[in-house]
Parts: sequence; structure tokens; C-alpha cells
Amino acid sequence: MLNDLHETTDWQGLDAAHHLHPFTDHKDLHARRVRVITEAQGVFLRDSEGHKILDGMAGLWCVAAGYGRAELVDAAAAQMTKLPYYNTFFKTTNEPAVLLAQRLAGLAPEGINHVFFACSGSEAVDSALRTARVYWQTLGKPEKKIVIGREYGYHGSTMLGASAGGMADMHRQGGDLPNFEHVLPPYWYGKGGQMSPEEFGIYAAREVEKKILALGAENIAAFIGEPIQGSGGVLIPPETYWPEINRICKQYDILLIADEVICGYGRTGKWFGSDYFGIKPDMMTTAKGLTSGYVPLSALLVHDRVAEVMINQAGEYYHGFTYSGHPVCCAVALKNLEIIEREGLVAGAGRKGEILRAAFTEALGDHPMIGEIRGVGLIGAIELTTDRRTRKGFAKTGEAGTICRDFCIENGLIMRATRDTMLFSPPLIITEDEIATMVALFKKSVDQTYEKVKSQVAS
Ligand code: PXG
Repeated sequence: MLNDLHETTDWQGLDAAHHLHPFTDHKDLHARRVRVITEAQGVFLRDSEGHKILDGMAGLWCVAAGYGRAELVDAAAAQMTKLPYYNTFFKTTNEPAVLLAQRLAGLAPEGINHVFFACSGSEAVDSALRTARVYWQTLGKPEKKIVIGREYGYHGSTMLGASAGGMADMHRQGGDLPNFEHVLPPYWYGKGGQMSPEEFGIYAAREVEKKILALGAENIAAFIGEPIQGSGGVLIPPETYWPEINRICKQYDILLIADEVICGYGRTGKWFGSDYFGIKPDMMTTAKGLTSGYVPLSALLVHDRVAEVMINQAGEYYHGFTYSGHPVCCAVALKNLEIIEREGLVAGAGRKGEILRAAFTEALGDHPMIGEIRGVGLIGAIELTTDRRTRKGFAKTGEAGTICRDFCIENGLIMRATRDTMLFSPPLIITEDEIATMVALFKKSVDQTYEKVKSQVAS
């Protein structure tokens, strides 16, 4: 807590002295001073200087139920009082973990009835890929090891997650483990050229097939993909893409892993991105919205056909974490899912997403610097361009996006910039009034950005 012994600059100085941050250029951060977030309520954050900021990213895509939910606090306190911790190794379990596993089996697509718990999305991805290895070894195909992901994919920041993902900067810094391959993402706006979105969806899926044929299906364990690529720029595949991926994975006997860490638990207006796109996954990695970020928890959801091999044939699985099935995290997740269901936040995300996109389109649809406004439910993106007709980018990729992101924050709105694509994913509890505020703040920021870069933009 801040008190009168500590000015903002004290916190900033201490932070600079001792705190190493994720995904940060520290020299740059220390030159600017860090922002100290002190409290939050609903969709609004407060910083130590009293600024009120609309959180258009729900933290890092996770605070589905919004900030300040006393019910989640109470659920954690009650469970901490009763049983704060015990492990799920060595033939033990706990009540919240059992109840949550049952609940998730009920929510997941048909045939997905088994759950492995961890604490982060990265650990869920690691668990999925370990499970894929064990699955194929058990079936007598140990050479099936390669995992196919996509450029701009994000699957976490462990060395394995970074290797599965398709972020070149992360590959360079150690995310370059063997047996990972990456193919074209289904990013029609950026990569579709003259093809229609439908044609491009098939084309991008067939890139996976080409890769399988080049490497040999007998060497490939799994394909991993986010239903919508989040960090990579909210890349929403054309509707032809996922059905073709379903076909390809089935035909070549390759496990299909849907990384639902962002899409899961209502963000798309369905419980899972797999429901929205008709994906038929063998495993789904989930986290973030599962607890609305109040405590760290992830869940790997496993289809019966994989679980059956793991349970009946594989013998001991040498994998697990100290906090797998943590009772406090599972109790919070149960309460969070209850809130999401009780308040109709899943269907609400679909409805409010339409309102949000309509408002963005009305405010910015004709703006010379706006190339595309896209979204599904309450996840979406707005492309900044120098030429609406050709979808051409800026001379220095990322410059306009960063300028726009900085104006947003100055104006009291958090949006994320990937290259020159502005991303949004507000808490699912956002109201129509707050949507109007968000759009007005963003329009102001776009207009200010335009003033700075308009020499590059075709009118
Ligand atoms: N898969 C996906 C699809 C994700 O988005 C992870 C796995 C890893 O989760 P953990 O809990 O290990 O971080 C993620 C995480 C950003 C940003 O700025 C996105 C994530 C994490 C941090 C920053 O877009 N996504």
C-alpha cells in the first residue's frame, strides 16, 4: 500500500533498483520511470498519481469478471482458512480441484472430460506437449516428435513455449529448441494479398499440410494453434481455415492442440474459441479467464481418446508441479465460473463485441489511417495503415502503433500495440457506457497519432 512515507518516485526508484520486469527494455524503462498501479475497480485502474485508466486489455487478456469482485476474495479466504495448500501427487486430491475438473469437463467440447492443472499458460502448453510425446511413445511411435506452430503464434515464455510460438525475437533469445516448425498464420489482412479471405483460409491451412508432407507425418506429434492469435495481432482466421485444419490433422494422424489461453472462458462469445470455430481439438490449453487473473491457474483439457492412452496404457506420467490443483486457485476458479455463468458474460461478450465494433466503425470507419476493424466477441484489433486501399504498412513497422499506444495511455485508455495493429480485449463486464468511453478515448488517440504521422498516409 502507498502511504505518506512513499511518494511515487520512491516506488519508481526502488523498482528500478531491484525489479526485473517481463518483456521490457530496462534501460528504456528506467529513463521513463515505471507507472505504479495501486488499485482497480470494474474496468478501471488507478495509478499512484491518481490517474483513472480504462483497462481495454483486461490486464493481460485475463480479468474477465472485472476488478474488485468481493466474491472471489471471499472464495480465496474461505479456502485458505480451510485448506490453504496440499499437493495432488502421491494419491491425494482436494475438493476444489475435483469439483473444478468436473465443471471444466462439463463446459468443454464433447469428448473432452479430463483435466490437468498447472499455474500458467506456459505450463499448460508444456504439459500438452509432454502429453503428446507420452501419447505417441505409448502407441509405439516415439519418432513422432515434431510440433508445428505458426509465425506470430504465442504459446508462452518458457523455452518450450517460446519455441512452439512463432515470435522471432523470442526464438533468438533461447526459444529455439529442436523439433519445432512454423508455418504461415491465417492473417488475411497482412498476408492474404489478392486472395479472398475464404481462399486464403484454405491456402494457409494447406501450408500445414505441405509442411507435414515435407517432414513426414510419421515424425509429427502435434499441430498447436490459438483459435485467434492474440499477442500476434488478434489474427482472426477466415471461416474456411479451422475446418481444413481439422481435416488435415485427422487425415495425417496428428494431435490438434487448441491454445485457448486467451480465447477460453467466454472471450469470443462462446465458452471456447473451439466452439466458435468448430475446432475438434485433442487437447486445449486454458488459463487467464479461468480465474479472471485473481490467482494463477491453468488447466489442460484432454480428450478421452488421449486420456484413455494416458490412463490405461502409459504407466507413470513423470510430470507435475508443486501447485498442480492448488485448492485456493481452484476455489477461486469455481467462483469465477459461477459469476461468468450467472451474469451471462459469455453471450454478453458476443453482444457487446458487436456494439463495440459498430461504435469503432462509426467513429473511425472512414479514417484515412484505419485499414481494418475486426473482432469476435470482446477480442479485436484495429489496423493502422498508410493506405486503406492497398493495406500498406508504415515505413518503420511499429512506430505508429507505439505512438498510438502511448497517446491511449496518456488519454486514460490501455490498448496493446503489436506492430501497427492496435489490440483490445476489455473485461467481459464492460458496460455500454464504458464501451462509448473506450471508443471516444481511442478516437482521440488515433486523431493525435494521425497528426504525427500523416505525412506518410495517403488521403
Ligand atoms: N498461450 C497463449 C495463447 C497466451 O496468450 C500463454 C500461452 C502463456 O501464458 P502465461 O500464463 O505463461 O503467460 C499466453 C500468454 C501480451 C501478452 O502482451 C500475452 C500473454 C502473456 C503476456 C503478455 O499480449 N499471453
